[in-house]
This record gives sequence, C-alpha cells and structure tokens, in this order.
Amino acid sequence: MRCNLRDLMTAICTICIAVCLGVINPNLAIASPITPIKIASIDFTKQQAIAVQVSLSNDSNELKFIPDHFIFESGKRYKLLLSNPSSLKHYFTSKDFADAVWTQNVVAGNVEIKGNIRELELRPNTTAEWTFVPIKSGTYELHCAIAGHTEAGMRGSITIQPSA
Ligand SMILES: [Cu+2]
Repeated sequence: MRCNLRDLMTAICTICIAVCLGVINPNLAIASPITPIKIASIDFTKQQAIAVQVSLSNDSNELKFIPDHFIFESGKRYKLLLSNPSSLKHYFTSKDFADAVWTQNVVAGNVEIKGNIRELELRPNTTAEWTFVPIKSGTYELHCAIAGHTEAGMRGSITIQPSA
C-alpha cells in the first residue's frame, strides 16, 4: 500500500473534522459521569409570613400612617396587617411599591382576593391583610389618596432592600 504525504494529511484532516463535529470525543476514555448540579429552590408561597402592622390614622383621626416607614427584604413573604381605627376612610396607596412585589392575596372580611392589586381603601373601623413577596429593591412613596390627606401628613415611604 502506498502512503504519501497527501494521504496522511487527508487522514489527519478527517480525524480533526470528526472531533470538531463531535463524532469522536477525544475525552471519551477519561470522561467521568456527569454530576447533577443541585440548585436550591424556594417556594415563596410556603415561607412563614412575617407579620407587619400598619394603622391608617387612629381613633383621634390624626392624618398619618403609623408607622410611616417600612423596610422589607426582597424574597421574603410578608403579611401586612392594615387597620383603620378612625371615623374616616383612608387609602394605602403606593403604586410603585405594588409593582415591585408579587401579591399572593388580600384578605378583607370573608373575601380573599388573589392577584395583583394597586391600592387599598379601608373604610372606618375595617381591617385587611395583604400578603406579598417583595421582588424589586428601591424606595417607594406611600400616601393616602383622599383629597387633602397627603398634604396633611398622611404619607410615608416603603423601602425594599435586596435580600441579605
Ligand atoms: Cu386618608
């Protein structure tokens, strides 16, 4: 059998192309079994909810949120317990905050509302529970949307911090 340089180069090129196309795995002989990577997963809906209280005004009808500043951590589940002990209706309005959380539900009376919400209106002597998981960090303004209430002091802020 004749073996010249051209045949040799052709044979080498054929092997190179085969390797490149994955037909021949050069590591085949020393390949070790693939170890699956375990990725930690969290079901946010099943985390213990952290209860946080907020009062919209008080029984003296002072126009303020109590407290008026909140700090939440992204990725944790919170239950915001809202109450309005005053004789006026008030809003918990923070649309940018509402866009920065995933809302699991709002429970008011015997009704549970699932899905996104934008703001809550609480009539006199009512309560509501808003369960959510913050997802986007930032500081968001909070106010009561009733005319004149923001100007009278019914405002605050909500900060979402990245998870530690
Ligand atoms: Cu108000």
